[in-house]
Amino acid sequence: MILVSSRNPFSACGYAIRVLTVACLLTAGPVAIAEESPAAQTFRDRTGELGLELANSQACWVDVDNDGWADLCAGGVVWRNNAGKGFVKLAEGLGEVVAADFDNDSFADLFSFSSLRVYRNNSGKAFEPIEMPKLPKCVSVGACWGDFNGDGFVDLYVGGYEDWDAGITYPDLLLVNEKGKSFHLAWSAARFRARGVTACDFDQDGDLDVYVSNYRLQPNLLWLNDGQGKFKDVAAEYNAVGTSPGFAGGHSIGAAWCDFDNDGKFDLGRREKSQIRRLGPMRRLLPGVVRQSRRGGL
Ligand SMILES: [Ca+2]
Ligand SMILES: [Ca+2]
Ligand SMILES: [Ca+2]
Ligand SMILES: [Ca+2]
Repeated sequence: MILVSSRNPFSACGYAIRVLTVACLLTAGPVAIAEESPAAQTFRDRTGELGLELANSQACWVDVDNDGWADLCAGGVVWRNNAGKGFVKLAEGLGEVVAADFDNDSFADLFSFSSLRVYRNNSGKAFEPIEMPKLPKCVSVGACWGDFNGDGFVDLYVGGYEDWDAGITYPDLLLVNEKGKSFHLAWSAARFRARGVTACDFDQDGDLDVYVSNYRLQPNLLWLNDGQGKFKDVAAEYNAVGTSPGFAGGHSIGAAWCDFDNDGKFDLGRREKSQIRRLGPMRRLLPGVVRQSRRGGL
């Protein structure tokens, strides 16, 4: 799960790095960092010791009460960080979420892609669902925030997944923020089965673009934003489809943007789930690869 809520692409990445740093400090306990060898770094599991009860679920870090300590959203529970000494439950039953301040009141709100609901953060004390527009039926396992139309309010791109047994592909959704008061469905399309969604202004033209990692040997999408929140898929043009010879697409389960080589250009790391498939000759999908950007290309 990737949080991108800033119009400044570098601040979005910087925020992620800061959150990751805090996350390591919170969860790792004493970390032996050997100056001579990064391989000597160690981590200790302090989950129970810190009061956390975690299951296998998607999660995100965000400071929901603006006290300077990153809190944890995991398994439908918001865990408030008690100054790095432990965690207490602040809210539960929210589903799997991504966080951003949709009404610009300085408190990060939550979008649950498992329930397709936005929860308004009530001054860091509670979360209240807002009224959502009528949406097509959608099962989602990933979404991201981003101000896609540049009006100063973060919007939502929701990846649509599948019902495998019923053969259903659920639609991707674009929900546009109506000045922090509500959302409207601006676009939807059921083409592929999304597992991960992440936004970044990879071409550095001032608007956030979106990368959708699709499963089931389907091509990934790289949505180029025209600045007004209208997208064009340029994955093939930018060599970002994510596939292997003989297939239309890959088995992608997620991706992340970061400047891996410190050249000032965003790069894209994508994860593929490798497995053997009976599609003609037995083929093994390639493992995850990293493609490096040059002047906005991938
Ligand atoms: Ca906090
Ligand atoms: Ca807010
Ligand atoms: Ca917007
Ligand atoms: Ca852009």
